[in-house]
Amino acid sequence: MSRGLFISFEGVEGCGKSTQLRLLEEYLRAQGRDCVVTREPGGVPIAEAIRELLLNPDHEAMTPEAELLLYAAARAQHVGEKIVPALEAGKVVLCDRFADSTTAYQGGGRGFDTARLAQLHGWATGGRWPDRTLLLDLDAEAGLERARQRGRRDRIEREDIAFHQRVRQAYLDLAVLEPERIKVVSASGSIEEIHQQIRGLVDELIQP
Ligand code: Z5A
Repeated sequence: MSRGLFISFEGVEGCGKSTQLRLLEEYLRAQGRDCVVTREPGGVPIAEAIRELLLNPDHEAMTPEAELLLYAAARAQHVGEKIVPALEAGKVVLCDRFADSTTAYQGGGRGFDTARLAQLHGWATGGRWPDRTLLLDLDAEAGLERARQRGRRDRIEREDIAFHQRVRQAYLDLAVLEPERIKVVSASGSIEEIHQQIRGLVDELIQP
């Protein structure tokens, strides 16, 4: 069993994951904790190259099966090359999205069967799941609006609103199934309010 702490951030686009991850990193570093900040798809060069393939808006021809397997391939590389070594070295790993994104987007969004996804997760994660997952819950329309204001739209963001609503629901369903690991935080408050809630949920883990 690794000694570090693995925390992931999840939610629909524009929910504020990246903003909150950076604030949590600052909080933990101020306590002298050694943090590794990473993201999916990506985090290591091979997985970042796969990210380019996945998010390129020109790749409209990508089949759902190819998409699913590319996310899994990127994760397998990321887990093996970066996440597990960091955890074994006792570090705190803060990850922007992880395997729950596949369950929400490829499962809820695209309709892949949950049992099939569970098998794939076993391969891609090697059984290493986050100790805590912070699910920033936001209305899909509001999240897309925030993302639109930022100006870029990748291949997944171009899906219709019904897709993004299914993604949100799939996340909420996951949180019901795994209440100890996945904590739902409303993402409609101010950045500071959300940060305070997240601090509380992480303090529970590190100062029990
Ligand atoms: N994907 C998948 O399908 N399957 C998988 O297995 C994985 C991923 C791993 C890339 O993810 C895409 O890949 C993603 C899912 C899919 N789909 N899309 N598109 P990504 O994480 O790189 O992209 P993203 O989800 O679109 O993240 P994002 O756009 O970077 O959003 P965010 O990190 O959640 O939000 P943010 O950058 O922190 O904030 C967005 C804006 O809102 C920004 O201007 C902030 O200043 C603002 N903001 C943040 N918090 C607030 C609050 N509280 N109030 C008001 N405004 C706020």
